[in-house]
Amino acid sequence: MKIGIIGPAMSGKSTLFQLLTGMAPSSGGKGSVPQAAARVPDSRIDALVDIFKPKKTTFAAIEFADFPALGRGCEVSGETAGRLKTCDALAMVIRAHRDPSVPWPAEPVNPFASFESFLHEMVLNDLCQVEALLSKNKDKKRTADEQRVLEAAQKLLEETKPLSTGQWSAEDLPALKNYAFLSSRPVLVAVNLDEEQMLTRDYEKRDELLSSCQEAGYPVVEFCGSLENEISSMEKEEQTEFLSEYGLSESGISRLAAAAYSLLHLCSFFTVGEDEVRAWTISKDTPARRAAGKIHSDIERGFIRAEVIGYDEFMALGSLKVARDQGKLRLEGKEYPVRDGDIINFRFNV
Ligand SMILES: Nc1nc2c(ncn2[C@@H]2O[C@H](COP(=O)(O)OP(=O)(O)O)[C@@H](O)[C@H]2O)c(=O)[nH]1
Ligand SMILES: [Mg+2]
Repeated sequence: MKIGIIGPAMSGKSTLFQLLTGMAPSSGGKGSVPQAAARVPDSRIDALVDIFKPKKTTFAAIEFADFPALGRGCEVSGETAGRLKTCDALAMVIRAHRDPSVPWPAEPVNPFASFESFLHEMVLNDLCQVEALLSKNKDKKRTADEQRVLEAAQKLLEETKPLSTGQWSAEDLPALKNYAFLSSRPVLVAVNLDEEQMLTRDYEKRDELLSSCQEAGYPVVEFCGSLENEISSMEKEEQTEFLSEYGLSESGISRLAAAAYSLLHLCSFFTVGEDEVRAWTISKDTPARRAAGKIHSDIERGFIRAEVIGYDEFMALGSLKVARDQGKLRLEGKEYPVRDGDIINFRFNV
């Protein structure tokens, strides 16, 4: 699963990318789209590690790509277009912080106006792409599905509606995803606040921004780029204390990763033991046998059954031995829909 970081120039996209992935964003040349994996923080993994003291710990990960600011018009091409096609969702970074040393790209300068104008730009950008594609009338490679999708897309975009508002059929969706459109993808909005705004939980036109995002179906995460930097360099206990001063229980990066997970309808199951405690990412309600395939295709192929206990129930018992002795490890078959937080041991035979 991959999330593209988009947004107006100087909003904090590369800063966020760096915070999420720990990678310096400025490797490539102009127009390059660096990408890297970000760990998905999970306090349940921390608790399991305290119990099993494994040699190795592996958190879930989501891939992020740091896009350059996209201008109005048709210039989504080359590496940008290629990367956009592989993105399952977008994180739109909107600036609220008032640091005078960082220039705003253009007037007007508040987060609400910035959001509205970027949303509009997304739609215009897509419309431009659709028109360019449709004007290539003799494109013999286009399938009937693609032609129908492009025409429907043009109609929506001309009404300045994002493509995500369309009624797309199961045949439409793969064609739609294969174009480098912006407005067809799920979006979460990451608002970059300064420290004072973070304390007061207020900034110019906040209510307008939140209700506009709600209308569009976009979840919102407020974070503070400069604070996250400090937080990431702290020990765990120090972090907790620091965050509580801002009335928070989790860092912005944690909240963002969680929001991205839920935007993509993902969840985690765990494998545990002395060797490794590990989170595995699956779509919600993935059947047990297919979930096993995440670990290894042999386990999927030779699947016999899954021994399962939910995270909360496990924590109440405290050890696998107690769980087993009390008959609390459920035996589930291949169709069992795996739930978020399930601790699983797969039995298999190859
Ligand atoms: N004061 C302050 N500056 C920030 C914050 N986030 C980013 N910046 C600065 O804003 C400028 C643009 O950030 P960048 O991440 O490169 O923006 P991008 O163009 O969207 O990739 C850089 O100089 C950053 O150091 C923040 O939360 N507070
Ligand atoms: Mg950048």
